[in-house]
Amino acid sequence: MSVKSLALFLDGNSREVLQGLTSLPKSLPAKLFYDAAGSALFEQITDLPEYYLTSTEQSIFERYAPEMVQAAGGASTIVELGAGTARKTMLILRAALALHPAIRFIPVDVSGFALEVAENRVRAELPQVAVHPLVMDYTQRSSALAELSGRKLVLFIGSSIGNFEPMAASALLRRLRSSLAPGDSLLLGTDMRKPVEALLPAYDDSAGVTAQFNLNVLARLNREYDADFVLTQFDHRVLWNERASRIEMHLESCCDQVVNINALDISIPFARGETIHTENSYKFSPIMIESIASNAGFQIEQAWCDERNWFTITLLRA
Ligand code: AVJ
Repeated sequence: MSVKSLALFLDGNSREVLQGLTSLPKSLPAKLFYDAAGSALFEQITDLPEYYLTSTEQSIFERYAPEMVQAAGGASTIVELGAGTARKTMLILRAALALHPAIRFIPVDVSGFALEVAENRVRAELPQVAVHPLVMDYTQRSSALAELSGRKLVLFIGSSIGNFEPMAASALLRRLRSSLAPGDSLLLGTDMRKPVEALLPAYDDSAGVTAQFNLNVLARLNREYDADFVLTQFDHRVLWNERASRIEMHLESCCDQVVNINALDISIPFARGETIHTENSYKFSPIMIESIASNAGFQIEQAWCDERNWFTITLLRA
């Protein structure tokens, strides 16, 4: 059976793993990073001195969260896509509670482990908020959001949108918009273009945590697909792609080797120097944000930045 026809019978991640590793150049979807181990490593990344994204976005929330929820029309239902452990969200939830006594929070993530941390955090710090975690891959079609009642505010922060190519980003936002009602809004966090001297270390930190995060995707395939990747035979590679305006992460094979993925019944040959493309992280200009938003049928309502203009949070209206 050909790879294509075999892929028809596989569900979810298996199909994407098979297609990615049998393509040239090889690739794996970035969402695979976020199993329990990967989510914990990402949490560590957000604390690294080089990883300016989280602290910069946090500083914008610290300053403007009340203004943001006001501009969002006092929504009572807050949905967060790719919520992870929802650390930055507390500021929005607090600001929302000041306008509305009964807030409902729906963190959505592929990692049930991260959502448990999120749920415990909100229960402990803001017991007034009703938390309903949803383990879901938000890139897949779902009617879950459309079924929620009341004025909604969707958070898509942390520059998670940066993992998607511009067309896919618009398509994702367009689908999201179709599950919102007129007057609902979306807060979109985007990491902005900046000197490459600041970008590269954020994805290649001196402590090697990002390298571990990248390699964890192979460890995950070993665990979940009975694969035999030797992690010491792959190197973490980061590059800035100026034309596409994105940071790319790759894993480079340091020798000729064959890797077996037993659960998928396939063997993958690697030449020395061959790479697996594991992530794109787009860096935005204001024009890129406008084009993605308008292609998705959203209106830009307002935007907030830090002093360096390194990160932007944009309020989009459905
Ligand atoms: C969660 C997608 C925003 O692209 O900066 C961090 C993931 N990858 N370090 C990013 C990530 C490497 C992160 N996003």
